[in-house]
Order: sequence, then structure tokens, then C-alpha cells
Amino acid sequence: LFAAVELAPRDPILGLTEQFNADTRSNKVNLGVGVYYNDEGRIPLLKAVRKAEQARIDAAAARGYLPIEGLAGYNRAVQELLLGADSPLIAAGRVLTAQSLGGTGALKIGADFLKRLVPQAKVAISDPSWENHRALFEYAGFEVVNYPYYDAATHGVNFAGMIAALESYPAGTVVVLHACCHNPTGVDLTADQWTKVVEVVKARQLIPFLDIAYQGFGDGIDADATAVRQFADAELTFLISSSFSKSFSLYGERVGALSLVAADKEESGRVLSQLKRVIRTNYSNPPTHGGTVVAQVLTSPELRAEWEAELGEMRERIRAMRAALVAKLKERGVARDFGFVLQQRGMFSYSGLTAAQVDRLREEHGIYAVSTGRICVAALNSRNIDAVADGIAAVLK
Ligand code: PLP
Ligand code: TYF
Repeated sequence: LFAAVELAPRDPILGLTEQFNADTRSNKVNLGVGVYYNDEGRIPLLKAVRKAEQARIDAAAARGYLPIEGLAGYNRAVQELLLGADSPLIAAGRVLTAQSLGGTGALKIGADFLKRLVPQAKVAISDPSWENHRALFEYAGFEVVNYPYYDAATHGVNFAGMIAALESYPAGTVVVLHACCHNPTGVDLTADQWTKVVEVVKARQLIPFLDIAYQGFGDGIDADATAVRQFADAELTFLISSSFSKSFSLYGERVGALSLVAADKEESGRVLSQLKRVIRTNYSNPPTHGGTVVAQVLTSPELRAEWEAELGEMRERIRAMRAALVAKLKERGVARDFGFVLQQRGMFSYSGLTAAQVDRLREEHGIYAVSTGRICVAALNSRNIDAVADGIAAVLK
């Protein structure tokens, strides 16, 4: 049966971590995978999370099945985080949310749902985009195309190219948009550029699918939701995949959500009934632990305040590392101006390093980055940053 099965290629990012783990050098640094590490180089367990987990253990709660769409309190909290607690769409019953297996799970149930709804549609993703976007939508049966996004010459967005592509798509094309902290480039649209994107999406009757995996890592919880809220204000129907992997440092618990904004409450009920079918036939219902913990933190005033402070610390630490990297490269006499790293948002920086330079960084210095030149700034710390600056300076000579 399996004799003809070919060996599949490794995911370039997760494959890099396997290679890193097998490296025996003690001074190695992994700037490959998108994970936030604290200054000690460890994935933090947030204090707010620990307290909510302790309360859950103390309550000795039974582990019955959750509803197909997950915990009601969790889903409501997700909606308020994305759209704002005072959102008229939530009040009108137009938003429906299903707890999902991380942001990836949200994209997948969204893709499966869309495939039944608009089977002929193409899906457009940014060039470049998160490693998994293309494969995920292709596995769901869609043809995937790229819209221009990153402009290497300016370290910015090729906005004219992006808009021209959106304007060229037929009505009903699904457009996947990174709502903040673009992965892999770190380059985001401004609020005014989002206004233009919303206008074009509306005029061309495209189907917006917003992916927000780093809310709170850019400029703050509400500031990072600007794109989501502009789509909401434009009276559009759209999809949002969201994730708490990063913002709660709960990578392995798989906590995310798919939210859909429907035209009215009655439509929302019909849509949810179909989405539940997708979920039922995939994994029946989501797990209890992560969703319960996140809901507890988001709805308890003390834990919420503690989480927001911890998220703010993560955001500030990444910013400090951006500034330190730029300064240290300058100190080492690197001629290229890396000031653009300070403008980028979230965990990542498209550093401008070539694949050959990334190879040398790994082979000669034990510093791992993605071959595209993407580095995870959230993996820099006060102990490894000098070695990283030395390595980058060396490969740029
Ligand atoms: N979408 C983007 C843009 C991401 O960078 C990630 C990162 O992991 C995801 C979705 C998936 O999130 P999760 O790890 O919660 O599945
Ligand atoms: O981009 C990253 O590094 C994270 C983690 O297939 C990740 O989003 C990377 C690749 C992948 C799944 C998750």
C-alpha cells in the first residue's frame, strides 16, 4: 500500500528547528522559528496563565465535551478583543465565532467552509506570506495566487502593485490579509492604506479573510486591530482567523478562533450551522484546557490587567532588541543602514540577508535564520545579541 509513497519535503521553518536541535555547538542561536523567547532565552509561562491554570486545577473541573463551536465565554471574549467590547456588530448578533486548534485550525476550517460555499474561487495571498498559507488553501482544494506585497528596494510595501492586483481579481476572489505584524516581512500597511484596501475589496466584491496571529505584538491590542475594525466599519461580510499561541505564549495548547461577520443575526445562525458541520467532520469539538484558561484571563479584571502588562513587556522587549541590533551593527562598522528594522512590527524582520549569507551565518557562526533572510527578533536577547551582530557583520564583509 505505502510502497509508492514519496518522501515529502520538510517545512522549511520547522525543518530548520530540527537541524538546530541536532547542532552540538553550545553558542548556537535559533532565529528561525517564530516563537517569543524571554531574555533568558526561554519560552515564558505567563503569570496570568499560571494563575488561571492553578484556579482550574483547584476547581477540579470535569472534562466533558465542549460544544462543537467551543466555549461560549471564550468565543465572546475573542470577538471583543478583535472588534472592541462596544462593537455594534457583536450587539446585533452578526458575529459568530468557533474556538479552533490554533490560528492554523481557524484557517483550515475557514478554508473548508469557503470551499463548499465558493468552490471555483481563487485564493490570493501576499508575496511573500506565512509559509503555511499556500499549502493550507491548496490542500483545501483552492488555486492559490500571490498579490505583490513586499518591496525589497524600499524595505516597504509595494502598495501600488498590491492595489492593482486586488483591482484585477474577479468578484468572489478570497483575499488573505495579515491584519498586523506581517509574517515574514514585519512590514505592515498604514491605517490609510488599510482604508484604501477596504475600499477596493468592497468595490470589487472580494472575500476578505483576515489573519491575525500577533495581536498586541505591534503597537498594542487595539492599535493592532485597526484593519479588523476598518473592515467591520465598512459593513462588509468577512472572515477572521486569530491565534493566542504568541500573545498568551500557549503555542502547544492550540488556542485560536475563526470569527465570521455576517449580514444579520439570522444569516449568522445559518452560517454557524454550516461551520459546525465542518468542525464535526474534522475533530468534533475543540479541547478544553487552552480555551478555558484564555477565557478566564480575558474576563477576570485582575488577570486581564496582568496579561496586558506581560504582553506589553514582550512587545517592548522586541522593540528594544530591534534598536540594539541596529545600534550594534553600526558599532561594528557595517555600512548598510539597518534603520528599517526599527520600522518593522511584530516578531520578524526581513533582514535583507541573502540565502548565501544565511548559509554562512549557520555554518560559520551557529546562527540559524530562514533562507529568505527572515530573522525572529523575538529570539534575540542580551546574551546572544553580540554574537548575532558579530555574525551578521562578518557575513556582510
Ligand atoms: N497565521 C500567521 C500569519 C502566522 O504567522 C501563524 C504562526 O504560527 C499562524 C497563522 C498560525 O498560528 P498557530 O500557531 O496558532 O496555529
Ligand atoms: O512562521 C513561523 O515561524 C511560525 C511558526 O508550518 C510556524 O508561524 C512555522 C511554520 C509552520 C507552522 C508554524
